[in-house]
Amino acid sequence: MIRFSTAGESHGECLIAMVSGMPAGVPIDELKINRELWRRQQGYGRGGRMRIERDTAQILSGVRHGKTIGSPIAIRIENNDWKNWTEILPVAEGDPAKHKAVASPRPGHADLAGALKYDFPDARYVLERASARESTARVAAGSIAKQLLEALHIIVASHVIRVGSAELDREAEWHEIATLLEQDEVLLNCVDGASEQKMKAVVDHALRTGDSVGGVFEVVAHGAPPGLGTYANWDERLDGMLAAAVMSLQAVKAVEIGRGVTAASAFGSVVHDAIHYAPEIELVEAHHTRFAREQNNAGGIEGGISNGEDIVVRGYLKPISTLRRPLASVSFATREEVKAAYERSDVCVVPAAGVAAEAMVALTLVQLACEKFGGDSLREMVRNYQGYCDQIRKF
Ligand code: EPS
Repeated sequence: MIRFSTAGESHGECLIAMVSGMPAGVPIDELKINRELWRRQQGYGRGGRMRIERDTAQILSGVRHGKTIGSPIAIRIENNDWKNWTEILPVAEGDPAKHKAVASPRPGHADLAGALKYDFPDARYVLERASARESTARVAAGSIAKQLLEALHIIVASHVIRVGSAELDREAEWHEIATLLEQDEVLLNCVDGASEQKMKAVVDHALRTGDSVGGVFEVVAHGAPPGLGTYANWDERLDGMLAAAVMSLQAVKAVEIGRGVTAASAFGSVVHDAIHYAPEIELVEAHHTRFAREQNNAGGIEGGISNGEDIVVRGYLKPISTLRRPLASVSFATREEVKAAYERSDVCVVPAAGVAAEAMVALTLVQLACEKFGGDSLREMVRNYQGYCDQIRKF
């Protein structure tokens, strides 16, 4: 059983990712983890913190001689900013005069609810853990998952389809989305240059006006076989699991599978993806069958089970809640009305959130792939996977 968790404060010593349950024998390349970490740090609209950090993974356990060994994998990512926070956020009590309170809660952030819940006098500790910096550790864990999926020829990528009111106004092809994984300069991770410029203009407006802006990313998992997840139990449905995984990311406020949102206002005859049988079709990829579709409004999932088409998950991000032009709030200390606290912040993080969502999708697919194809080693798992692919081809 795959389990993963993270630890670490935004301005603490480091972040930690723990992944257990991975089969032995999966080739793991630290450079691939670092590439994913780099991708998460990119995007137009990022704040000053990203100039301080150059996220680098250090694997501490569970990988030896370049492969997983079936033991828990621990990964450490240092916070470069820690050197500026050693006296502000020490593990020991330290000097209270040097601590730095988050004196008034930011509307939209976890500050007030967190302070009430944990009985904190201000929101410092809330900010430290609720911060999207935590998604760094998820991306490191997700890269381990992606490296297992590679062995099954499943690739997970993302692109941005909306920033504020600026939208990608055409369908994106899989090969265009996959190409974005290779880019060395990321603006807004959009497949279309003209749409990307419109998105950039929206970020510029938010920058100029001390505001922030959200948007929509789309994650596509290509190459997944039919049969991951099940309708048999509510908590084993792939769509439900993906929705929970992606919704758990900071600032994500809605999740859509395929064309779930527009489907609600259309007729069934146009929404559902007609099925054809093509005996003459060449089966290019291992998981292909001769059942074919011309469209994929279902986003690759029917009845909570993957159906062999691309799995498509969209995440809707609210605007970042730290505003340079803050909203009204209340002082924790005096209860007087003041402006919400402002600490250096990002203005737009939709591309970064897409990369973090790739990690969550990859971890979910790995969990279900390990359940379905089992095995303590990659060799055993791939053998089971190939046997299953042969079976569905002959169906
Ligand atoms: C965040 C505030 C900013 C962001 C941070 C999320 O950090 P800082 O307060 O250090 O400037 O940069 O995101 C990251 C550090 C990251 O790696 O994504 C917040 O309060 O949520």
